[in-house]
Amino acid sequence: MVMFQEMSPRDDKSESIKGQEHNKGVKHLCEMGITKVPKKYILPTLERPDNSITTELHDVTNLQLPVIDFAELHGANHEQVITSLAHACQNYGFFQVINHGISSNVIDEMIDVGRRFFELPLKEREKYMSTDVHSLVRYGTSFNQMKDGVLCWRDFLKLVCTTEAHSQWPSSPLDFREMGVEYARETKMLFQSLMEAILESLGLEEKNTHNKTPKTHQESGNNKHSSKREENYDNIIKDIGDGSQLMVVNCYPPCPEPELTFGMPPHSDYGFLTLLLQDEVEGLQILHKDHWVTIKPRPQSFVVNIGDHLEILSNGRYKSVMHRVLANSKKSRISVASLHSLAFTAVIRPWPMLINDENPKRYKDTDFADFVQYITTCDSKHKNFLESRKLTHIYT
Ligand SMILES: O=C(O)CCC(=O)C(=O)O
Repeated sequence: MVMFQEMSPRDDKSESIKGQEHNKGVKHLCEMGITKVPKKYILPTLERPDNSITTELHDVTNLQLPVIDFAELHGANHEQVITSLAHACQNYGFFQVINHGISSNVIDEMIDVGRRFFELPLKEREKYMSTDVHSLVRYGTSFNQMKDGVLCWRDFLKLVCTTEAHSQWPSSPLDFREMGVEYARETKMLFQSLMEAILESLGLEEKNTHNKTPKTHQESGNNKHSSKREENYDNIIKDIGDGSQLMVVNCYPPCPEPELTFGMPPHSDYGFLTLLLQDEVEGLQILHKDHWVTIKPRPQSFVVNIGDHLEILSNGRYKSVMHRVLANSKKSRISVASLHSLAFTAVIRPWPMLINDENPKRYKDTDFADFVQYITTCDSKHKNFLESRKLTHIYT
């Protein structure tokens, strides 16, 4: 049964907010001067941040994410860093990267220009408003505003990162494109280096370069394409370089009643890796050992998480972990997520070398079309595309 909190009359502007106003985003609602969360954002009691999953208090609030020192990856401690990376991907699905080589200027300016975009008047921001998931630029609100039963307290600007898309990125603030393009270029290079290290940590590099004949493996599930191209290490490195990148600038304005809603509900990420930059305001939580744990912002570092595609590629060895964002009543928060995968037309499937009798194929082959189909038809509470790709007979 869905339970809504009994409320005293919500006696301010929030009562008179109409659908069109929600669609303009939460920044706009704040600018209208609301002092209570409109009904459309109020979660059923059991799904609110304080009530979900964690019932006992447990000392996980101080959890430190594994830290990967990127400079060390290319130094004498290479082997050790690869081992730490494997441990992080297997046990946390998340890690932090420091000494990554992206300058503090590029980082600070990306956060700054993202913030300035959301400070523009609505008439400027709404030029980019679209509900078409194929748009090269898309300003929107909530998680999936057309489908979400309950909206969440986030506005976003999604940017497809290709040369042809750049000319459609916002021309205001004046430095937005220049900063965004530079940031996208540098995060793409960091992603590629991290993926090389991750493939090495899975033991794929040498084996596949020299042994192009895969071991026998169980073919099961929805094997819609039979190309052997991705079985070759050199090819996957090239495909990763030619892959897709989507940048999402998130804005979480102060929320008058943060205990009633989320900045972003629990979800896992599409793609191989997400490189997340957060400003100094807390909000991100990850699900670790059945508890929601806050990831404290660490200046000049990236929070990196495994996405659904890497869990599939690794045939379940590495974990795409659920995460969420809490709203807060005091400070506006900005984050920039850079999501990377293969090309939108590519098929993602478990790497054949990681399939054997002890670890049979665990996921169906999948592609971007499956994902679009999922997000446009599904109002899943936990936004978990990966669940829909599991070959369930493995677990029965
Ligand atoms: O804003 C954050 O900290 C997380 C954003 C996120 O989870 C996403 O963009 O998928």
